[in-house]
Amino acid sequence: MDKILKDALINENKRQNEGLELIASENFVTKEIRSLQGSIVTNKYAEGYPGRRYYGGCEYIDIMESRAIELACKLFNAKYANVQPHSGSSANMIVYYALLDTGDKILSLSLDEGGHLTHGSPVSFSSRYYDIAHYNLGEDEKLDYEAIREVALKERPKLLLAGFSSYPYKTDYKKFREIADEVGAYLLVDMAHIAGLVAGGVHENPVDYAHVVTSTTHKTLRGPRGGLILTNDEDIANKINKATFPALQGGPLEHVIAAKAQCFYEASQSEFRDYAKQVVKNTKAAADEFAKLDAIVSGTDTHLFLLNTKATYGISGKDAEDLLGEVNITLNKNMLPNDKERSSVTSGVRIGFAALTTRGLKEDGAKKVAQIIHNYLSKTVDIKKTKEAVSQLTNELKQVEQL
Ligand code: DSN
Repeated sequence: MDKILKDALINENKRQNEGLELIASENFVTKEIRSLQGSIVTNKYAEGYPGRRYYGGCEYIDIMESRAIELACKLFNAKYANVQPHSGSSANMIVYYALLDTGDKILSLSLDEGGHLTHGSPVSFSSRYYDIAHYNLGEDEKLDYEAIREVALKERPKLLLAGFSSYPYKTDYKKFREIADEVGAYLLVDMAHIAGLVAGGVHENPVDYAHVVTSTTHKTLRGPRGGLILTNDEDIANKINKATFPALQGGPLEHVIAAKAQCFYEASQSEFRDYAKQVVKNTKAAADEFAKLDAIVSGTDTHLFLLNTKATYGISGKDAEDLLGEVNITLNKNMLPNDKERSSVTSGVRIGFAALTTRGLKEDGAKKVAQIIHNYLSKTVDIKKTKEAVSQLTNELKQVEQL
């Protein structure tokens, strides 16, 4: 192996083991997932779908992709799954392409308030090709369904979008579907962040309500990096398959699809349900601990919460991210609802507990994480002692290569 790459790989493994990983969209996969994703399956071209490929020699690839589809459908109680999207962004693009014409209206939550780039951000393809309208969070920073209904009645979108990147509370999909039906819109739920909580039975399944559900497989779901689209509607499923290939993608990443199948298999085991429950318990324990320490934090019933670093410690989210990076705590700056700062600065950070839960963290450890961050950012404990505390905690966790 190229020496530069080898050294970087060794150092990245060390970084993952020696740090507290709090990025809400990250996780640690099993060695089975890693070995499928890093396998010889990457050698194969397989444009098309199982049983109807544009290349020969796809008999084993078909078994893997069919298994991924079967397991995804079973896990999320869906009739149809497309496991080929290369990412969550691609999955959303595919759904728009399948169901909308350019210029059609999408109604979503803005990125600033917890949405996603592909939900209509000015810097995303989505705002160039579609007419974007946004609903807002209520004063309590939660979804206000009556206000969403009013905006939907005014804007008459063709597609209503629920599903968020930094919204810390549960979503009422039934209410979203009622609004979509009232205005004659498709309901798309992007469950990328909470897919593992849905699979683990701690959050409601949006597939029961939405026309289409998109997801990534690598966040709380703890699979390889990639996308997924689910639906119960045969006509929509056909449109999505055509939009995926040949419209928007070429050869599927079958090595990743094989690893997705293993991810769906793992997520259907009882240990995964325990993990999903523990993720929510850990996140709540840490958020409650911050509140006890008088920090300004959101509540949570997911895998993440928002910490207002500006109001609590007088520093931007960017400065908090940089400072915590110095003591091996990794998280990301994040806009808060009604944030006055730019997205490259922000007034706060997003904190998630899926990855550390995978490493075996329990509520006591989650509280300790909150104390370490609070003490460091409020300058009551210095850098040396903070690093020692982080090191002590990470030594007690499972090592990343052994997961
Ligand atoms: N970038 C992802 C996140 O961190 O939430 C969403 O795609």
